[in-house]
Amino acid sequence: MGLTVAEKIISRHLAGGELKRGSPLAVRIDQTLTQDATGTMAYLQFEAMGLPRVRTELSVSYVDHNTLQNDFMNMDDHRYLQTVAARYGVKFSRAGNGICHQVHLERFGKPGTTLLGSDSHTPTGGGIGQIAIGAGGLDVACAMAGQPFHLTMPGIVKVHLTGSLNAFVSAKDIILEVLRRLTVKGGAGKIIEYAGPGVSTLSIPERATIANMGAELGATTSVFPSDTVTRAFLQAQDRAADWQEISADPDAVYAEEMTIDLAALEPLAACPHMPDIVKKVAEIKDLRVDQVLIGSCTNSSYKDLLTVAHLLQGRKVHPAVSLGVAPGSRQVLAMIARNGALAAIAAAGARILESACGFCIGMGQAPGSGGVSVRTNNRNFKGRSGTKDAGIYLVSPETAAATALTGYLTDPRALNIPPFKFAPPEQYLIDDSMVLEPAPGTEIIRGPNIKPCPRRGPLTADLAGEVLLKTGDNITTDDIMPAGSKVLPLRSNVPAIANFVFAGLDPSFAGRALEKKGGFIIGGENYGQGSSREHAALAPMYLGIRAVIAKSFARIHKANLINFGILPLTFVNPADYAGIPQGAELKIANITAALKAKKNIFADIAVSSGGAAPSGAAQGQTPAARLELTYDLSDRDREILIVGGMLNYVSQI
Ligand code: MIC
Ligand code: SF4
Repeated sequence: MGLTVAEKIISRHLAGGELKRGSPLAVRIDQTLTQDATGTMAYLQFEAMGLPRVRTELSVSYVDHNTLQNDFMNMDDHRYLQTVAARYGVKFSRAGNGICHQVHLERFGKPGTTLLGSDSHTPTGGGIGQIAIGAGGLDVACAMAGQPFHLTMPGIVKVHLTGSLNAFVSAKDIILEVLRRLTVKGGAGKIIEYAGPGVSTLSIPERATIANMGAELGATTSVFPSDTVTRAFLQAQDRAADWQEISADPDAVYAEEMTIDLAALEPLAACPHMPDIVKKVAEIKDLRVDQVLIGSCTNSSYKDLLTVAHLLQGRKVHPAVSLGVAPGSRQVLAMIARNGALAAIAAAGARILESACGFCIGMGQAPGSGGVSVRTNNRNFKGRSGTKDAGIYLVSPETAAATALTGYLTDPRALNIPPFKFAPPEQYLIDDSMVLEPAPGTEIIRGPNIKPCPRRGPLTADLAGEVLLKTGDNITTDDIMPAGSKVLPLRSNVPAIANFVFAGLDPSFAGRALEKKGGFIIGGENYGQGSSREHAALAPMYLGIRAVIAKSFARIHKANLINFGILPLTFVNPADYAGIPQGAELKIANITAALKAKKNIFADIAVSSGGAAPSGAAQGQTPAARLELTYDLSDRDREILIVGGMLNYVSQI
């Protein structure tokens, strides 16, 4: 039986388990990447492992998220990251060099290898035929220590691309179409593999856009074959030797298949507040726009910005719109600066922003009250922009530029501008001087905001506590652990950042959790979707959360919960969800014994009269007296949970 691209790469890296959908799998990791917002914890954890240097082929530490320096905190983190990288054999990409995924694709990613990154958009590397997976910082620390990455073998979904894109329709519209069809939870437990004649019509930046935003499907990763287009890209990056051809065997077997005719696609937009609320731009009429932002790891490539420059050339941004443009890397910035595209963008009235995540993670550029912001990034969760009542629309660079000109959400085909045809450059501008090489023996510098990573003790036989919060479906890690310019500087200080857990949904949550000495959270479907930030598990762990009981979990967040000793439990009977009000008391006896014996877990529920609390609680329903709970955990996951998390687990092996 033939193999898919993903199966070929995984089988060459197999360190345990088998390539059978649903089986536990251990995969050898060739490369790692970290970024500053997740990196400080990852390196503190790596340091705690006591190794003299990293054991990967390549590890790179990027600074791209926390680049706003309101006080000493972010800069102290950067200095810690720079010195710890130098000491342990990690390359360090300085602030200003660009967004981790864009730079990694340009300079380091290799077809046929594995990459584990402490950021959910690590799958961008799938654009050049790499198996690139997002994970929590602790998993990346373990990979840097030479350990394989553990996961459940996903099902491989084939997305068969036919035809070619029409003018003004681009890669973003392809991934928005996939999101429209599959939804934000449709990729769970799956790898999305692109195939078919349409693939060869797509340049590497376009493939990278699609693989990047596959994260919003909840997919484990996305991958393209590595073909002659990949070879030309690597050659133009002076990396011809990194190329190898990888394609699926003709008789490869997929778990599911879908076909997209590229020629039938139109400009699309993801509407507030989820990336899967996708509509045709032409159908969204008369939407006045206050802000347009072009950038992020999804759409800030050389190709994207040349397209934007082409549309803006000789025209002016509408006076009601604030347009910001953030090139994805210093390579992109330098190239558009040299060929005049940057001048065209600036002359049109754009604000030129730093080569960094910036607006995408709420580091500046928050829209005004009730504002409408049209952006080229990948997430439009409520409040992530920094303004709770703003509405964010996710679109292609073409649609964003057209919108900036008219002041209304605009289908770029309506402007009668001749289309831009991207010819990939034969030579990209190479200057790696902002990537610092390791220097063993470097002294590590730690600022006062950098606190050790807290640990949890072993699981106790019995658990008891209150349901501190009951949520609905699709709760994001931005809901659990908000980001933005106020909170992100606390990523190295768990006791401080813990005060912001669920701050947007329920500002009293952290105080209540501390006062009650922890408790439980009840969630709906797809709990923890979105980012890889382990702080969404680490900070609740610090607040004493013992278990999250949900209808289903997003992959990375579930792994992070396990890593920090929080039980991810699901309902045997999902209808029981309705019967547990917030404020109920739960008691779970003999939990360790049940986990060891792989048996279901029973929770006794007590609701004090009048004690059932507000939001989301099923008013007037009689709660089940006994709740049967289950879990989808490998043997290793259960061992990790029993000892109280991954840090305890690795120190005992
Ligand atoms: C994001 O896009 O949400 C982030 C910020 O890049 C996160 C990582 C983080 O929270 O630091 C991600 O996607 O994993
Ligand atoms: Fe940065 Fe945004 Fe990409 Fe996350 S999604 S890595 S915040 S640009």
